[in-house]
Amino acid sequence: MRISAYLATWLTLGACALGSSQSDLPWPAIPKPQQSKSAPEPVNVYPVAVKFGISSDAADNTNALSLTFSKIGDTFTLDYGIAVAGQPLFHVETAEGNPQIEVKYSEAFPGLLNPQSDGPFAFANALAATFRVETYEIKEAGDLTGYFIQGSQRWQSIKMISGKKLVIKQAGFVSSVDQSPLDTFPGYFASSNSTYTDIWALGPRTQQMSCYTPGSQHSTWDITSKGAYIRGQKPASSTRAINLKNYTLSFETMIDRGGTGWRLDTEIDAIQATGPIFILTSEYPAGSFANIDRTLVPPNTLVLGRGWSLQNQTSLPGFVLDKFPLKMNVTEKEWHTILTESPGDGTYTVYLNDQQIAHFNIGSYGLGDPNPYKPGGVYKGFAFGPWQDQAAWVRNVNVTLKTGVNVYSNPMTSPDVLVEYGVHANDQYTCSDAGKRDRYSWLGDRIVSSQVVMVGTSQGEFVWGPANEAFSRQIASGEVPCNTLFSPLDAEGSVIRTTNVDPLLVDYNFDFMQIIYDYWLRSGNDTFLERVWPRMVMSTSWAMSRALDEETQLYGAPQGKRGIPISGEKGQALGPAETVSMILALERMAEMANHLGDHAAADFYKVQAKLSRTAIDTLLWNATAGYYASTIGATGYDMIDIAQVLLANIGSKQRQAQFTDKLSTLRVPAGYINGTRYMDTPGIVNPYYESFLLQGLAVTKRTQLAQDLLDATWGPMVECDRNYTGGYWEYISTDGRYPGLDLFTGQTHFWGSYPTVFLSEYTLGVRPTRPGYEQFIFAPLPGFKTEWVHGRVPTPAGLIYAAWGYNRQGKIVMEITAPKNLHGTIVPPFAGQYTVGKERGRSGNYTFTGGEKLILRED
Ligand SMILES: *[C@@H]1O[C@H](CO)[C@@H](O)[C@H](O)[C@H]1NC(C)=O
Ligand SMILES: *[C@@H]1O[C@H](CO)[C@@H](O)[C@H](O)[C@H]1NC(C)=O
Ligand SMILES: *[C@@H]1O[C@H](CO)[C@@H](O)[C@H](O)[C@H]1NC(C)=O
Ligand SMILES: *[C@@H]1O[C@H](CO)[C@@H](O)[C@H](O)[C@H]1NC(C)=O
Ligand SMILES: *[C@@H]1O[C@H](CO)[C@@H](O)[C@H](O)[C@H]1NC(C)=O
Ligand SMILES: *[C@@H]1O[C@H](CO)[C@@H](O)[C@H](O)[C@H]1NC(C)=O
Ligand SMILES: *[C@@H]1O[C@H](CO)[C@@H](O)[C@H](O)[C@H]1NC(C)=O
Ligand SMILES: *[C@@H]1O[C@H](CO)[C@@H](O)[C@H](O)[C@H]1NC(C)=O
Ligand SMILES: *[C@@H]1O[C@H](CO)[C@@H](O)[C@H](O)[C@H]1NC(C)=O
Ligand SMILES: CC(=O)N[C@H]1CO[C@H](CO)[C@@H](O)[C@@H]1O
Repeated sequence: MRISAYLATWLTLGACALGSSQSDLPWPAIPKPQQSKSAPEPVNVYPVAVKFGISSDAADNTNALSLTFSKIGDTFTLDYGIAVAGQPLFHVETAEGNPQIEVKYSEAFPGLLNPQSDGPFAFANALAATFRVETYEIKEAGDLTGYFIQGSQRWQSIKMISGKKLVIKQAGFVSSVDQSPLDTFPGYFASSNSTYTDIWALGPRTQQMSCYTPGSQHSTWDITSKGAYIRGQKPASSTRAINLKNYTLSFETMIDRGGTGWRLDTEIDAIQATGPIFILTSEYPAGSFANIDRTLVPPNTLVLGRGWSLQNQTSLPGFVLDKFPLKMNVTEKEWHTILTESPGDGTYTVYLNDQQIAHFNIGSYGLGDPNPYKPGGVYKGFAFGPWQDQAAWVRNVNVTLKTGVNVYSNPMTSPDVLVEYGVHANDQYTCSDAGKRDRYSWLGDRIVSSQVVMVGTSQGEFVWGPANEAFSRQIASGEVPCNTLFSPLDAEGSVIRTTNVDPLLVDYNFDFMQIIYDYWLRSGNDTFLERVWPRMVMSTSWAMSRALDEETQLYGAPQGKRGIPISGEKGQALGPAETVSMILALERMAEMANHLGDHAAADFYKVQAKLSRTAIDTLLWNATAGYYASTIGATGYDMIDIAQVLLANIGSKQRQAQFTDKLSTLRVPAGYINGTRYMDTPGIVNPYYESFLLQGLAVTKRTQLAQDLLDATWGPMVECDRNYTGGYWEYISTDGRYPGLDLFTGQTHFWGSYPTVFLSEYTLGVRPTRPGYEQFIFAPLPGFKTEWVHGRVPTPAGLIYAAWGYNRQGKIVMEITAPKNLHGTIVPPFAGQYTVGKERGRSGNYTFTGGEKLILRED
């Protein structure tokens, strides 16, 4: 495989950029960060290999990156070497006979073999392409740029589907993410074992792929004087006319290409999508895209669907319920009026230009009914969005009750439509779960990755920014939404959309308090803490009122206010994992309250945390079997419970040891599988849970288990094969051979990224003990197997440079240089005596103040 300059820099920064060797020390000199070349204009990214046909075979790639299509069906595979993101870009040299191309994007190579590639991603309208297959018509030579951002892909295919001849000199992307090379970041880590160097580097790259600066994720709708111009995408909802019964939605639409689409009575930003999907197709005039799926969306037809889209995608079911062929031709480039009546009993009647074209009861199909066990989604409304490769204008939208009262009227020509429908460019720093999908800002999923941000790029704006974004949607109850759109929202949109995710993932509000604590500990940013403190108190109070089961003092989520269980059985008290999330949030709230001088509040948080600690230890411990049960009276245990018990130091050391022994029963080649309570697809390893476990093993100094887990779960992600993306994966198969959740798997996914922190804070061993590293320790995990590690750890006062390794005599040597005024404690990872400078025969901890380099040698 050829390696591009960018990729080469990216890959070699760790182990290969070794700098000068130092004769008396086991490790090469620790490099300084490189000056970052500021690149204000968008950066273009190009493939590292191009191959005729669909092939992941990197061999035989001697020709240039130019693509010559001489007949219909000619196809090229483009390999970018690592996952990239942005608007597709084609430098067209020759275009004869109006060529059309079908372009596919996929993180995993097998996506290219699929008609719908690795999509569609219809979970959220997420300021990116919903569909992973796009069609372009190329009228002339010159540069052509796609409209939508494609959120993450390593692989691309381009197939000519009509036309005579096409030469694309180069295809690529106008990057929508930061492309700064790794060596420009303050954080750094390398090891004699390049596997660890490479694993660490997954962190900053995953951040680049999933964290976005304001304005970088552009709007997916265009507002024009003719109305909203909407290309094929997940329909976006208004929150202005909700939960109506017995009403008519009317609007005018002009199809630019292929068709137009809308939904009614569908859950807004929820984890269900049960209202009807309507796609009205055009007559497909001459010149229409040659690859239209005329079975799925025949011409002159109203296609009725339900669920997330008209296609299935792993855990997002889609249904085609019916197709209503029209007796008339649906013309393009002409205005049509569409009325949809919804009396509220499940029947719908659709009129096109005053003629009835469909009448049905959605329940009669028996597919895609609302799931009463899925929480949230009480607010329903209407939405607009055509199908793949279609585009249409929408204007003069009205909602009128049967009584004649008009409750919504919008010409759709004002720019504030974008905020109303949640499709405005992001105006805050935001972080997605992953580059390609679930492009929502998920609150608790950042509990691990926020630490990675601080340890790697030290770009605190990607922690306080998304935190501000989350707080800007906090509602009067105190709830901070467990997930939210990247688009700015007005107050009305915030109230509806935030309420609509209640009571889903209440524990994410607790995790959010930990995220802020973890940020504060590493940044010492008191200004931020003081500003958000009142909101943190509100959020904690809301989560406590929702989650604490007073009878047991466990996280119990007695039941949602609407009688919906949050998870598990109705009213059932849950087990250690969520309770620990609550305990840690309360204890960290207590620490921050004390720092801010609110000692009374601190006491309340502490006492509550203590009650819940005791509850886990007394109510859940099964003494005969030696484990903490998943719930009261339950038999069986969960990996995540083991992780959380270790992480929060619950119970005695002896109980922890017995519980940890259970891990062996959950072992698979790629790590540990979940226990019985979680909704994970069986037979999948979840790096998010493994992250908690890795941290739990680290804080309790279980080095061997920690290192084994690191190797098992994350080692496969740095194998340089066709599944490599340069980013962390969302899931991994139990055998560690491939991304675990089929083509759906996010492969630049930030939630399970703990190894970057683990390697800096426990392998290298530098971590703060007081906010802003004012006090910190240099405490490598004893017994970690490597010859040497070295790295840089960013602090508000500057960089800490640290290294340790074995000399020729097999003795440990440690080096540290810290900024002035920082107080460090070296905790040697060995028991015997050591020498620092002229001080010989010392043992135990060694405290020092920063300012000069210290070398500690085991005697
Ligand atoms: C590097 O670490 C990996 C994972 O533990 C291990 O498989 C490999 O043998 C190590 N390489 C060396 C040279 O120690
Ligand atoms: C999606 O899967 C469900 C369940 O397997 C099935 O009922 C439905 O027909 C599928 N939808 C499509 C569009 O194939
Ligand atoms: C629809 O268009 C076709 C030509 O594309 C024409 O033959 C037919 O008469 C039209 N039908 C109606 C109902 O206008
Ligand atoms: C809808 O409203 C009309 C007029 O007020 C009424 O006659 C009809 O029963 C209502 N339909 C339903 C399903 O409530
Ligand atoms: C609907 O609303 C638009 C703009 O808000 C208005 O101009 C138009 O007259 C209304 N049309 C109908 C048919 O109700
Ligand atoms: C502290 O956080 C605020 C955001 O609330 C940010 O503007 C500021 O730059 C941060 N300060 C430091 C020193 O990071
Ligand atoms: C303890 O665990 C064992 C084995 O899983 C189970 O049979 C027993 O019922 C449990 N005891 C209690 C009190 O739950
Ligand atoms: C990559 O992932 C695929 C599944 O998507 C799997 O079949 C294959 O074994 C993995 N490894 C390689 C080297 O392709
Ligand atoms: C050394 O420091 C560590 C971390 O702060 C602490 O846990 C340990 O008790 C200290 N050891 C001694 C002997 O003071
Ligand atoms: C080891 C174990 O308990 N695995 C479970 C993981 O979760 C799935 C789905 O709930 C169960 O089927 C497995 O048994």
